[in-house]
Amino acid sequence: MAGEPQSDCLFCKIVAGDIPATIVRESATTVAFRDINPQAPTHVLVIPRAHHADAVSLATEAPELTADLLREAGEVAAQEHVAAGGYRIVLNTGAGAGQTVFHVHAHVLGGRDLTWPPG
Ligand code: IU
Repeated sequence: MAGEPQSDCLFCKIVAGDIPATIVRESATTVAFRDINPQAPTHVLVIPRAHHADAVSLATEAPELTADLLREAGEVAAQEHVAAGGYRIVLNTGAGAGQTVFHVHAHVLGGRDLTWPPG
Protein backbone atom coordinates (compact mmCIF):
# COMPACT_ATOMS: atom_id res chain seq x y z
CA MET A 1 0.00 0.00 0.00
CA ALA A 2 1.22 3.52 -0.78
CA GLY A 3 3.24 4.98 2.06
CA GLU A 4 3.94 1.67 3.82
CA PRO A 5 7.56 0.67 4.52
CA GLN A 6 9.06 -1.66 1.91
CA SER A 7 11.31 -4.42 3.22
CA ASP A 8 13.61 -4.21 0.19
CA CYS A 9 13.96 -0.41 0.24
CA LEU A 10 17.31 1.02 1.34
CA PHE A 11 15.88 4.40 2.29
CA CYS A 12 13.07 2.81 4.35
CA LYS A 13 15.91 1.05 6.22
CA ILE A 14 17.64 4.41 6.82
CA VAL A 15 14.35 5.82 8.15
CA ALA A 16 14.04 2.80 10.47
CA GLY A 17 17.64 3.19 11.65
CA ASP A 18 18.58 -0.24 10.32
CA ILE A 19 21.25 1.21 7.97
CA PRO A 20 23.51 4.04 9.14
CA ALA A 21 23.41 7.45 7.51
CA THR A 22 24.78 10.86 8.43
CA ILE A 23 21.53 12.53 9.31
CA VAL A 24 21.63 16.33 9.27
CA ARG A 25 17.98 17.14 9.91
CA GLU A 26 14.74 15.39 10.83
CA SER A 27 11.11 16.40 10.96
CA ALA A 28 7.97 14.49 11.85
CA THR A 29 7.58 13.45 8.22
CA THR A 30 11.07 13.69 6.67
CA VAL A 31 14.71 12.71 7.16
CA ALA A 32 17.70 14.48 5.56
CA PHE A 33 21.12 12.81 5.31
CA ARG A 34 24.39 13.30 3.45
CA ASP A 35 24.72 11.55 0.09
CA ILE A 36 27.42 8.85 0.28
CA ASN A 37 28.75 9.95 -3.12
CA PRO A 38 28.59 13.74 -2.94
CA GLN A 39 28.48 15.70 -6.20
CA ALA A 40 28.94 19.12 -4.56
CA PRO A 41 30.33 20.47 -1.28
CA THR A 42 26.78 20.25 0.05
CA HIS A 43 24.90 17.20 -1.18
CA VAL A 44 22.07 16.15 1.11
CA LEU A 45 19.13 13.86 0.34
CA VAL A 46 15.74 14.71 1.82
CA ILE A 47 13.23 11.86 1.94
CA PRO A 48 9.76 11.39 3.33
CA ARG A 49 9.61 8.81 6.11
CA ALA A 50 6.76 7.18 4.17
CA HIS A 51 7.62 5.12 1.13
CA HIS A 52 6.61 6.66 -2.18
CA ALA A 53 8.45 5.68 -5.34
CA ASP A 54 9.09 9.04 -6.96
CA ALA A 55 8.11 12.70 -6.92
CA VAL A 56 4.97 12.30 -8.99
CA SER A 57 3.80 9.30 -6.93
CA LEU A 58 4.36 11.40 -3.82
CA ALA A 59 2.37 14.32 -5.20
CA THR A 60 -0.46 11.97 -6.15
CA GLU A 61 -0.51 9.74 -3.08
CA ALA A 62 0.40 12.23 -0.34
CA PRO A 63 0.42 15.82 -1.65
CA GLU A 64 0.97 17.31 1.81
CA LEU A 65 4.28 15.41 2.04
CA THR A 66 5.43 17.01 -1.20
CA ALA A 67 5.23 20.39 0.50
CA ASP A 68 7.05 18.99 3.54
CA LEU A 69 9.83 17.64 1.30
CA LEU A 70 10.40 20.94 -0.49
CA ARG A 71 10.19 23.01 2.67
CA GLU A 72 12.74 20.74 4.37
CA ALA A 73 15.01 20.96 1.32
CA GLY A 74 14.99 24.72 1.81
CA GLU A 75 15.69 24.32 5.53
CA VAL A 76 18.65 22.08 4.72
CA ALA A 77 20.01 24.69 2.30
CA ALA A 78 19.77 27.35 5.01
CA GLN A 79 21.32 25.08 7.63
CA GLU A 80 24.19 24.23 5.25
CA HIS A 81 24.71 27.95 4.43
CA VAL A 82 24.17 27.49 0.70
CA ALA A 83 20.80 29.22 0.44
CA ALA A 84 22.16 32.70 -0.22
CA GLY A 85 24.46 31.57 -3.02
CA GLY A 86 21.79 29.53 -4.77
CA TYR A 87 21.37 25.79 -4.77
CA ARG A 88 19.64 23.07 -6.72
CA ILE A 89 16.83 20.70 -5.71
CA VAL A 90 16.91 17.65 -8.00
CA LEU A 91 14.22 15.00 -8.20
CA ASN A 92 15.44 12.35 -10.63
CA THR A 93 12.32 10.57 -11.83
CA GLY A 94 12.67 7.21 -13.56
CA ALA A 95 15.66 5.04 -14.39
CA GLY A 96 16.26 6.88 -17.66
CA ALA A 97 16.84 10.09 -15.70
CA GLY A 98 19.27 8.42 -13.33
CA GLN A 99 16.93 7.45 -10.49
CA THR A 100 18.51 4.45 -8.79
CA VAL A 101 16.64 4.37 -5.47
CA PHE A 102 12.87 4.16 -5.83
CA HIS A 103 11.99 5.92 -2.59
CA VAL A 104 11.56 9.57 -3.54
CA HIS A 105 14.47 11.77 -2.53
CA ALA A 106 15.22 15.42 -3.17
CA HIS A 107 18.90 16.05 -3.80
CA VAL A 108 19.97 19.39 -2.29
CA LEU A 109 23.15 20.48 -4.06
CA GLY A 110 25.13 23.63 -3.36
CA GLY A 111 28.42 25.18 -2.45
CA ARG A 112 29.81 25.37 -5.98
CA ASP A 113 28.82 26.86 -9.33
CA LEU A 114 26.10 24.69 -10.85
CA THR A 115 26.03 24.57 -14.62
CA TRP A 116 23.02 24.34 -16.90
CA PRO A 117 21.87 22.11 -18.49
CA PRO A 118 22.60 19.32 -16.01
CA GLY A 119 24.24 16.22 -17.46
P1 IU B 1 19.27 8.84 -7.59
O1 IU B 1 18.55 10.17 -7.91
O2 IU B 1 18.29 7.71 -7.35
O3 IU B 1 20.32 8.49 -8.56
O4 IU B 1 20.01 9.11 -6.22
C1 IU B 1 20.35 8.12 -5.32
C2 IU B 1 21.39 8.70 -4.45
O5 IU B 1 21.48 7.93 -3.27
C3 IU B 1 22.78 8.71 -5.08
O6 IU B 1 23.26 10.04 -5.16
C4 IU B 1 23.60 7.85 -4.13
O7 IU B 1 24.92 8.32 -3.97
C5 IU B 1 22.80 7.96 -2.85
N1 IU B 1 22.94 6.89 -1.91
C6 IU B 1 23.23 7.18 -0.58
O8 IU B 1 23.38 8.31 -0.19
N2 IU B 1 23.35 6.13 0.30
C7 IU B 1 23.23 4.84 -0.10
O9 IU B 1 23.37 3.94 0.72
C8 IU B 1 22.94 4.60 -1.50
C9 IU B 1 22.81 5.62 -2.36
I1 IU B 1 22.79 2.66 -2.26
